[in-house]
Amino acid sequence: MKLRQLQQILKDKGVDILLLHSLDEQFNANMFYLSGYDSLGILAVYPTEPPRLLVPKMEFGLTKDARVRAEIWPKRRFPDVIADLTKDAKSIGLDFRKATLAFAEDFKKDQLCDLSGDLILLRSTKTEDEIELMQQTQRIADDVFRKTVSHFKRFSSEQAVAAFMDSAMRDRGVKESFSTIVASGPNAAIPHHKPTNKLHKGLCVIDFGVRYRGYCSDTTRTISCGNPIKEQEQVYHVVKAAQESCTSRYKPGTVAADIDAKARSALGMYRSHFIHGLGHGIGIDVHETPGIRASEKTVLKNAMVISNEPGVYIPDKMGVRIEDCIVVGKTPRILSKLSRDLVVV
Ligand SMILES: [Mn+2]
Repeated sequence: MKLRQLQQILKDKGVDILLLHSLDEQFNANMFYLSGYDSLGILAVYPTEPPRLLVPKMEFGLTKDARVRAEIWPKRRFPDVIADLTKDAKSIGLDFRKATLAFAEDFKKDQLCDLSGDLILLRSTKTEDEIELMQQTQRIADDVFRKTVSHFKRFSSEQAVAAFMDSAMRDRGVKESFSTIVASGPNAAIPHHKPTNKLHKGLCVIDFGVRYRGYCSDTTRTISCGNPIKEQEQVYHVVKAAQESCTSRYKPGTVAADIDAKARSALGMYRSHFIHGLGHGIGIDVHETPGIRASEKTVLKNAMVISNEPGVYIPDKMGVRIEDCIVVGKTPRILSKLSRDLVVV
């Protein structure tokens, strides 16, 4: 997507070839980002020449949507393909977060240049096309949530809610981007709770995402099963106010840590119950850079897409989290159209 910028980085760093590969079932987000291809293969990126996508014969049919012209790799053994590609290269770029030690072993140490940080940074700001895709992804997610709420009366366990959501996603041709979280009553005090065969009265945190055409959504709503008691209502409104007050801070030039601090102070007496960072970048991966947390000095840039998800977790009692993803800009834009008013089912 930002091939020219990446090629400039290769030139600046004197890298002759960047190798990205997917040789097992593991999805390589950077390879997909640069080529639109997400199956077995190797993507070679050069400073001036067009990139090459080499795939085994059996995968060639999957390359029809790739943005890089694909070739069937000429040698039978993978190490021979790599040796061929790199035979004239003095400096070889790798993604150290993905390249295994066994893979790097084939090269001399002083030949290698880690470009993982550059790739992460490239992906942190989105192109218009990416933002449009993420908007479409969110539309599907919003739909799934609305349908789930309208069917809520018939669920008798957290697992049933999650299963319904997952199947609603499949009906729309998408999959979950992470395991759907449904946490009711005291379970909601655990941010990454795994759905159980119970559904408790009280507040219920639903945190879910879909992946559509490679891009993820991530949304959380807290609903009330039965009329909320006073404390539940109070905590809900404190979290909602904190979340909404942060939206306007997702502007270029803002330091990530400052937004996190503002969210904490907006939670007032509940701030000690906010036990995670305020947000994270999102795109092809659910969690991308930058994080919005106390230690993060990153300055936000235009067209980053970042979550805003304060929460209050009172152990053994209750929890509330409200999360939206925001496109950073002069006027920050929330991708979800779901209401943040407390829904009682
Ligand atoms: Mn999130």
